Amino acid sequence: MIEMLEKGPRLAKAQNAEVGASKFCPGCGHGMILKTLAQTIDELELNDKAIFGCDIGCSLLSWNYMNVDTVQTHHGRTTPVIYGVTRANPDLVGIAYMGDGGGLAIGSQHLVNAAVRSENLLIIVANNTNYGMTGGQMSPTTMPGQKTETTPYGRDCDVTGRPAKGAEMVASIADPEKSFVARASVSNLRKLKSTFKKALKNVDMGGFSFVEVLSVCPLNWRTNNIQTWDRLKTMEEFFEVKEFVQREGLE
Ligand SMILES: Cc1ncc(C[n+]2csc(CCOP(=O)(O)OP(=O)(O)O)c2C)c(N)n1
Ligand code: SF4
Repeated sequence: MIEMLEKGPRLAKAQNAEVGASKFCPGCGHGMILKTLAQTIDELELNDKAIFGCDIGCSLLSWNYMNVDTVQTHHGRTTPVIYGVTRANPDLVGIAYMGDGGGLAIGSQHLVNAAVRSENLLIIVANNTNYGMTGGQMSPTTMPGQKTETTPYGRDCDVTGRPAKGAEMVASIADPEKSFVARASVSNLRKLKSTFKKALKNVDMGGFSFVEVLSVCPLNWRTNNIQTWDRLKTMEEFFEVKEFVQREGLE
């Protein structure tokens, strides 16, 4: 046991062993998503081809998390920055990582343009139903009735509109012959890994991939462990977890 503690946790090669403990709050979903992504990069042996972009929001705390070339940009611009890189270097496998605010609010036009043009990258949106980094305000995906800093009585859809369903929106505009579009959840990391595998293989084949991951933000939700996982279950009832678009030949 002591030997294990001295050795520290087993990290994927695609994780940066130099940085010590991650900067995410205890129990945050970002760490689970990124660790799974790093394991997938290892398993597909994409370590020398992957380029990782993180956005503003808590996703930016991953700027030194991955042991692959990384760039950080602001407000959903991670998407055009990464497909700019892959347009210039088609052999690279581009990954743009962001929150639901970055992906579906301020960066939504980039998401739409990337999807309709089948840009060659994987976009990952970590959906924790709030603006995490800035203190838990309502985001496009805040659920009906959900209390946030800016909806203290619960989200009223008559006033704010309905929550954005990113995966369904992207699926409706993506080219089925070139795309992979799915929603996964941190409640099942094995399934998340197989989803990331298909998404990254599709990018390596020159296609466009989008994966929305239902995530948790215990800090701003003000939830203990049990409440956090109960809330995630409620999210899974509202946001369907499935593969929406899968190009032929992708396994
Ligand atoms: C134009 C502008 N609006 C708002 C902000 C503040 N801001 C920075 S990060 C952020 C929230 C990001 O939330 P999300 O993308 O959902 O990611 P999370 O932190 O939840 O992972 C906001 C509102 C800003 N910096 N500039
Ligand atoms: S505020 Fe929420 S999303 Fe941000 S690191 Fe903490 S738990 Fe994670």
